[in-house]
Amino acid sequence: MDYQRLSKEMSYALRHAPHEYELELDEYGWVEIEQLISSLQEQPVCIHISEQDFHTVIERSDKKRHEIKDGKIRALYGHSTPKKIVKEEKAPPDLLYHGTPQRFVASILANGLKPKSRQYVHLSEEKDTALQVGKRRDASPAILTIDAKRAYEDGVKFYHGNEMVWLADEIDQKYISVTANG
Ligand code: HQG
Repeated sequence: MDYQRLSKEMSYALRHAPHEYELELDEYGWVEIEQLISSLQEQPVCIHISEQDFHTVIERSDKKRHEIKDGKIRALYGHSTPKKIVKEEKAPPDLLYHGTPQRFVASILANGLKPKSRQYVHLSEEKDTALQVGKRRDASPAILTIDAKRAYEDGVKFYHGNEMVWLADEIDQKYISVTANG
């Protein structure tokens, strides 16, 4: 079994295109595991999958992208479906980080961080994670530091993605500074 490939299929179905798989996410992003299995089984890579394969994907992954509970499975972050998934509000750490290509920095400092094609802005608890996120699109990305404490005190909402990923609706530029990338 190609678990990396299966992980990508799971993320595509659960974050971006549930309708393509005839899946309906509930308001928190959950679907029945059985439903996901039967829709994914139409893909060649997934013909023989079982629930155990989802557990294996989660255990082997470098990032906690998916969660299984009570016979259901969901993506923890990254959604781009039209109906916004409800996330748990939580007090953030004092500082959060966001890695982005250098070419986006001027626009972000002028307009703030926007969710773009996703439902939420994605922020990292650790600078090194932000660096890895930025490196997806720029070999030497910018690292932005978010004054999450001040934003939170001002009423900006933050939400829990997983242990490393925080979410926000958007972040005004006044809370953002450029950090030397490490
Ligand atoms: C940028 C991956 C110009 C933003 C990662 C980012 C993450 C702006 C891009 C997760 C902007 C959106 C999400 C503005 C934001 N002007 N550019 N005003 N506001 N941007 O992929 O955070 O491996 O939607 O800086 O690790 O890069 O898939 O967000 O560069 O955790 O599990 O617009 O996806 O996780 O890009 O990545 P994305 P992201 P997985």
